[in-house]
Formats: sequence, C-alpha cells, structure tokens
Amino acid sequence: MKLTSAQFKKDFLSEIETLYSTALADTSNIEQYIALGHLVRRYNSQSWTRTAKRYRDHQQKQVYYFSIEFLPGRLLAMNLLSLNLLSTFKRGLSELGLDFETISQAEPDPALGNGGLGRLAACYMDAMASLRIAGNGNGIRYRYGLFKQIFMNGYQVELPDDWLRTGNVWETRRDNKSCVVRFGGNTWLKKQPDGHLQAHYEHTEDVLAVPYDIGVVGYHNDITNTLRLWSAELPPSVTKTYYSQEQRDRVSDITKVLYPDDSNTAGQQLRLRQENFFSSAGVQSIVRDFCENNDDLQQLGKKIAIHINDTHPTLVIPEMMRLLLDEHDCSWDVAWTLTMQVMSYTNHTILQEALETWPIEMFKTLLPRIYQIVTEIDRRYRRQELPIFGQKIVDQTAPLGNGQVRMAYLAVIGSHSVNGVAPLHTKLLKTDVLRDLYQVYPERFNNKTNGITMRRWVQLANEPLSGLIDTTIGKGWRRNPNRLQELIPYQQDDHFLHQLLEVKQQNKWALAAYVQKNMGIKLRTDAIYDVQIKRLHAYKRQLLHVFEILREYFKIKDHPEQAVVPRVHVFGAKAAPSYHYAKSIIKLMNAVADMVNQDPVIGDKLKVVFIPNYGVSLAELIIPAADVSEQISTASKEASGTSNMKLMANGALSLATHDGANIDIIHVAGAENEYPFGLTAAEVYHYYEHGNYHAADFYHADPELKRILDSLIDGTIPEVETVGREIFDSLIQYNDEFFVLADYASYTQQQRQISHDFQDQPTWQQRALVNIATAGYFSADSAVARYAEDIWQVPHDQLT
Ligand code: 26Q
Repeated sequence: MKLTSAQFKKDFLSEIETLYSTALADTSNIEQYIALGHLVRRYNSQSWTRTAKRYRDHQQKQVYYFSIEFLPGRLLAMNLLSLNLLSTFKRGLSELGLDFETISQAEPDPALGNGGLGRLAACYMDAMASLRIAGNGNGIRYRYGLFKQIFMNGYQVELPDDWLRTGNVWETRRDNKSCVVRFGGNTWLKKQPDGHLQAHYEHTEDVLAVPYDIGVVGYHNDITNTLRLWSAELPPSVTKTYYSQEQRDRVSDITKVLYPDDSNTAGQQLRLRQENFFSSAGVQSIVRDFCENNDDLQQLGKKIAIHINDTHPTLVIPEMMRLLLDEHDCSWDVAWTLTMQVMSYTNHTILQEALETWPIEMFKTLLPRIYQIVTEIDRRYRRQELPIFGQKIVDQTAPLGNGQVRMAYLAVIGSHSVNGVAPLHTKLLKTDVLRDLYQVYPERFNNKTNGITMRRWVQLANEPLSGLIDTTIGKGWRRNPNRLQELIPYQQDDHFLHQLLEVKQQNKWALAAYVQKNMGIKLRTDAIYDVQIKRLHAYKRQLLHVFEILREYFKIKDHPEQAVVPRVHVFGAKAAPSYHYAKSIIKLMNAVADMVNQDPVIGDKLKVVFIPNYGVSLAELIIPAADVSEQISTASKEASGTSNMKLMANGALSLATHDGANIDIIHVAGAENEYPFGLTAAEVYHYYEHGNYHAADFYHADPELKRILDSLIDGTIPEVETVGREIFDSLIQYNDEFFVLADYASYTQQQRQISHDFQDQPTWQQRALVNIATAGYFSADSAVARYAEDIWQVPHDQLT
C-alpha cells in the first residue's frame, strides 16, 4: 500500500487525539502502540472485507486449520512488513522523535501455545495468506497464555500471563457468529414419523462460544485471512435466571488458561472440555457458513477442508457426523463419506505418553451424543476390518479399547490423510507409533516436512542480514526463499564473507545489550554464541549441553594458562510446572551458570546465560546472534524441530543428532557444513530390542565423564545437593533413559572441533553462508504448498 510519511504522521496524531484526548508527549509506549495498531487496522480494513468477498464470489475452497495452540508472536511489525509499510512507519515515527522498536516492544506477545506445535500453526497461517489460500485458523482465546517464567534461587517460578490486560487491538468480537456448545446431560434418539431418528437432549450444560477474529495479512498481496479464536461465556437467554458463582466459573474456566504441558499428563476433564469447545464451535460455524452459500451438502468435500493439528481437535470428526446426521438428516454412509473427504490429520509426536487417550467413563458423561457417535464409528470399523485383518489388529487399532477413547486412532480412521512432520518421523509412524493402522490404511500415510516463515524469522528478526542479502542478490528471495540459493557463488567473495561476519557481530551486540540490561551479565561479542532454545524435556537433553559446559569449566580450572576459544552458552527453556525432573534440570543449569560466571579464573573465557521467559519475542533476539545451533535430542524422539530451521536460516551451524529434521538439514546443507554426532534411530531401537544399554559402563570407562557426573553429588557445584543426586541417579541407577552418556563422547568431540574451526573465520562464514543459502528448502510457503496440492486440494500462488 502507498503512504507518505507526512500522511502517516497526520493519521497517527489524529489517532492519538481520538483515543486519548491528549498530546503525543503525554502518551506512554503502550498507548502509542495501541494507536499504531488502530491505524494499521484502518489501513487494512478494506483488504479484509475484500478478501472475504473474493473468496465467496469465486466459491473458493476454504481450508480450516484447527489447532488448540497458536503462537503468532507480536503483530505490529509483522503486519507492517506484509503491508509494505514498515519503513514509512519507522521514518514517520523517528521524525516525531519516537523509536519504532521501543514502541513495538510494548506489544504483548500472545503466548497461546507451548512451543513447536503452536508456532508451526502460526507460520502456516502466515504462509496460507501469502500463497492466497483461503485459509482460516480455528482455536481458543485463552484469557491467560503460557505462564511467565522467573527464577528464584535458580528454581523456575510461574506467574500468570495476563496478556489481555491492556486489550488486544488486533481482534474483532463477532457476537452474531456465536454458537452454543452442549456438555453433559442425557441424550436419546426418537423416531420421527418419516422413520428418521432425531436426537433429543435434556439437562445439558450449554455454553456460548463467542468468536474473536484476527486478520492474517498476506505478504504484499492484498489478502487478509482470518484466525478465529473462541471464548466461552454464559448463553444470554439464561443470564437472566439465577446462576451460581460455581456454574459461572465452570463456563468461564473453559477458556481461562492454556495447559502448560507439551506432553500428555493424566487426563483432565477441563482439557477435554476445551477440546470439545473449540472443535464443536468451529465445525458449527463452518457448516452454518457453508449452508448460507451452498444448497447441496454433497459439495461439502469440494468446498471445505478441515485440518486436525495433532489429536487435540479430533472431536471435529464426530462433531461433523453429529451435525450431518442430527441437523441435516444425512444417512450414516453419506455423512461418513463427506466427513472423511473433509478431514486430514497431522501427528507431531513419537513419545508414547503424549498419545492422547480419554477414559470412556469421563468421555461418555461429558459428551453423551459425541460418545454415541464414536461408538458407532468403532462398531462399523470393527465390522468392516475384522474379516480382513483379524481380531488382534482390529482390537489394537479401534477407537475404543482398554476403557479409553484413543484419539490418534479416531483421527486416522476419520481422515483421508495422515502425515508426519519429517521423513524419519513419518517412517517411525509407519513402523512403530501407528504401525497397525498403517497396515489397514497404507495409502493415507504421507510426509510433510515442517517449514518456517522466513518473513518473521529472517526479514523481521534479522534486518541486518536481510539488507546484506538484498544488496547482494536483490530482493527476489523475500518472495521466494528458494532464491536464497543465489548466494552460493558468494562463498568465494571475501568482502561478502566479511560483511556476513559483521552482521553476526551486530546481532551479538543486540543480544549482549539485552543480557547486560536484564541479567547484569557482560558478554563479549567475539565469543562463539552456542544456543539451545526449546522446551525443557529430558529427551531434548539440555543435560548433555550442561556436561559440555562442566567439561570446559574443569579444563580451564585445571589449566588456566592454556588459551581457549571464548564461548557464550545461551539457553532458553520453560518446563511444564508438573514436570519435576525438568525443573530439577533448570535448577542445575542455573547453579552451573552461577558457578561459572562468578569464577574469576574463568573470566570471560566462558559464560552461561539462561535467559528467563523464553518465547517468540526472545527467539527473534537470540536466533540472529547464534553461531552454533544445539539440536541434540535422542535420535528418534524429536518429531521434527523447527528452531533448528530458524537458526540455520540465520547462519548458525547445527550441532545435531540424527533426529527429526536435523537429518534433512544435514542433507540439504551438506554434512561438511554442520556437526552431526551420536546414535542413529536404528541404534537406539537396537538397544531397546536387546536391552543391552548399560549407562554405568560409560561412567566407569571415561574418567572425564566420571568427574562431571561426580560433580553433581560431591559438592563441587554449589546448591545442588538434592537435584544433583536426583539427576545422577536418573543416569546411573535408572540407566539413563535418553542415552546421554552414550552420546557424550561424540558430542564433546564435535564441540572441540567447533572451537578449532571457529578460529578460521573466513571458512566458518563460508559454511554459515551455505546454511543461509539452502534454508529456503524449509520455507513454510513450500511446506504449505505441498499440503495444498496433496492434501487439501486447493489452488495456491506459485513462487516465482
Ligand atoms: C496434550 C494433552 C493434554 C495436555 C497437553 C497436550 C499437548 C500439548 C501440546 C501435547 C503436545 C503438545 C505439543 C507438542 C509439540 O509442540 N510438538 C512439537 O511439534 C513440532 C511441530 O511439528 C515439532 O517440530 C516438534 O518436534 C514436536 O515436539
């Protein structure tokens, strides 16, 4: 869009006047941010209206991406980038004596997700809009997002994330699109005069689902799609009658807070209520919309696609059946054919404990009609497949079994497509996690390797790098990240490599300034920035990284006179509040950081910074500054990983196991440009099969490793008496579930290699360049284009 900075300033000042009736000088950063938000909305409002109209006029097939989490990040700068207004706003504000960055940071970062799954959903929303796909998000408007993390005495403490306190400029409440979701009560079927069975309900608990829509702006293309987040309220008709506080709370509790676990824990009824709430509201609104624009239900599969992001929205399947059967008088067979045509499912996990199941008793009580339908799906599945596959396979794959509703099985049975998120992950779905269902429906399984939006993760987060790329190969890469490959010839260009190094230095300065200001730790910017940022999980093995720090620490203590290549270890990680072991590791990490950082013998040779409250905004600061990307999960445990891709695109070299998308990064950039190490998935499975892993053998065989482990329990590290023992025992007594000790030697060897290689900066920058140049392979646009072609069957813009 075209806008002069003079016009912008005029509009901005008038917005400030309208909102606050005061002079600009009297407004706070948050007020200035809100005024800018209003302005962006005003500039973009016609695009949003036009997009909806265009889709309707062309009867374009709609994609609905159902996800219980969305992690969009701050939207002001992102929307301005997409509208091509970023530089105009920056210039205009600076002419008014204001700093865009400062104002921008006043925006609350909506933490409506735990990690990779929620962020992937947000990257895909951005990609769909940019590819002109009629893509809609469907999720929950949590009143409180993921907890804010602080450290007290090195322990994680959780504070509520009151992100809506100052309002949300990006959302529009749409009361006229509300719908009612039923819970509990009794249900029965009554025969109609025409022979049809009609569902009846009594004593249900009715909840009003109110949608809040957020515009998702496509990149320079006049498209604005919609992310719809649902909020639970009391239905208006009953607010007049008396409702106890407890009953009111039961309703508002549904969308009060995001569950802070990223792997399954004991089935909580409230979680199931959340899942049914947004699944039911979303499907109701889709079918209502469809019927307003179509009169032939048979067209449903041609006009809409519903994507199930992990099992959390699986109830869209029985909910769609319920609407077609009960409200639209379809026969079972017609309803089932339509439902299957519409639904597709992505699995994001390998860990058995993260596969969602619900106790039948709870499920039946909370969702009686949905349960009836699931029972019928189960009965027909068994009847159809029993003669072909036999009792054992059918028992092991049916939606109902062992007293549980098995959500992943229901999702596979009700969808025409099931995909994993990296080639290894998809292979493991077929051979392990879902192997029996793969026997039944081999044609449904396919791979869709994850992707990230380069617009946020390079263009916005790393402006110095983006500018350098522009002046080197032009701006074509901004539309088509595959064109980053045009950088490859510059491997031989010393001037370019030097500029690449300067860009990295500049980004390190920015991170160092944040750390100095917020943590009081001074970092040098010529050190190796060694970064591990992700949820705290035993399988992600932050512990292995801590062992490397201890190894370096002891080496410097033993030989203070020896030269070392300085390093800064950067961590960001939240632990689920109920995950005791993960919280113990956080305490250990902070204790090691304090010990190292305060030791005068160590000085600035080695620093450890565990930055609290990791999230999207901190990722944008940390990733551009990284030299080394730690992706060190036990092989076979990380479905894909996506921060590995973000770090690669910003020129970090991966220190990585043969797991998830690491394998593909190593393949695409070339092993010579990364640091692969450790067991393969096959070797891990071999250990499982033969039961011949003995962690203690590694401990006794390697004196260096023994010293590190002993330091957890012998008083070397201050203040870890309890957690040190717990962690030591997990490795030696309980035989190291995630093979930390098995991978220790190859890991530290690569770390030594990194210290060696980093001293040759021209070669290091060459390799960084190859990572940047090949990262286009992991663009969300390419990933979403493949979903569009293979699964949703919707048209999309070609990348040029
Ligand atoms: C389920 C039931 C009850 C409570 C919580 C949950 C729950 C919530 C979130 C289960 C799982 C999650 C999130 C999983 C997740 O983020 N998985 C990651 O998905 C990424 C995108 O595909 C992958 O890159 C990561 O490898 C995978 O760990």
